[in-house]
Amino acid sequence: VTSRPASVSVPPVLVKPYMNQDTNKYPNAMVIYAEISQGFLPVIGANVTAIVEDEKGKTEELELYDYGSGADILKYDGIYSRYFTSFTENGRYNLKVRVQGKDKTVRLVRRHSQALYIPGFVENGEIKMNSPRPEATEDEIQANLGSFSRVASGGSFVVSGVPSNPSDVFPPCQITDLEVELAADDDEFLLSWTAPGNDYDVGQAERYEIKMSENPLELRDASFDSATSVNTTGLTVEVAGVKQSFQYKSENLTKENGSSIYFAIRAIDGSNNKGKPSNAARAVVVFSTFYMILNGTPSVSDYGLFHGFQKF
Ligand SMILES: [Ca+2]
Ligand SMILES: [Ca+2]
Repeated sequence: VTSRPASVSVPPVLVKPYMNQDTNKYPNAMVIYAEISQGFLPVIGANVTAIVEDEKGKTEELELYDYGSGADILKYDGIYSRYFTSFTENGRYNLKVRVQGKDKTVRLVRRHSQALYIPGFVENGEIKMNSPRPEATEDEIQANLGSFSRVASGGSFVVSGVPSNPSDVFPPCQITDLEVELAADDDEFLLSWTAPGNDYDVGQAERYEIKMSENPLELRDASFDSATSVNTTGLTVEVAGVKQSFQYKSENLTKENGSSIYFAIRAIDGSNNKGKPSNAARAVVVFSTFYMILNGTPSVSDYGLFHGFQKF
């Protein structure tokens, strides 16, 4: 372990590897995480590699990412994640995580304060103002950590049910960040998302299926096949983690003022393993001369509403 703190008062970079479960039955995937922090603040931009060793000493290396796609739930929270499916043997696998920081690439970001700022209060009928909300400067929220490298042990997990000649049973992961924008001339939709992989968020899928409907429930797993297909001619598949987009021109779109059109996408790998349909992304069509972007905040309960585009 080598480390070069800026001064003796700077707390060390901590690496905490962990997994989603201790025992796994094939063909379920494992998820590997590593939380990288310094003084309770997340470290972003580090190179993080999981090293998984089976009982025979064979090792598999896997980069972990903090991009908020695939197995990684939140972007830039200092928790780096990836699916792991490279099971070679039954038995125990040991996990280690190697973290490397380089000058200018590793930053420390202050966590968003949960404290509520109160601008003023009333005392004896008079309004008293608090001092203005302190604004964090760029220098305060980012700190260069310099070069460092460390390895942390992350315990072990046990896998059973691995066949002697494993075939590809792992689908591309679900796309969770599909967004749609209505282009300026009304009948073109710009879809964008982060590419999944061949096996969850690792590798490269083979093709996509995109469906559209006025009813988002129709785009769920059970009825996805029977929903209206979007012609994906010309759409190629990027490597896992790459942000990609596709422009779709609707030929016979029945547009009524305020009508919603939903899209969903899924990826399929070269062995015909189908990923789960993505979130449903919504475009709202409202006729007028201008258009306005309505940013919706994604939430679990609000199925699929990510962006609406309104004309008024
Ligand atoms: Ca993360
Ligand atoms: Ca696969």
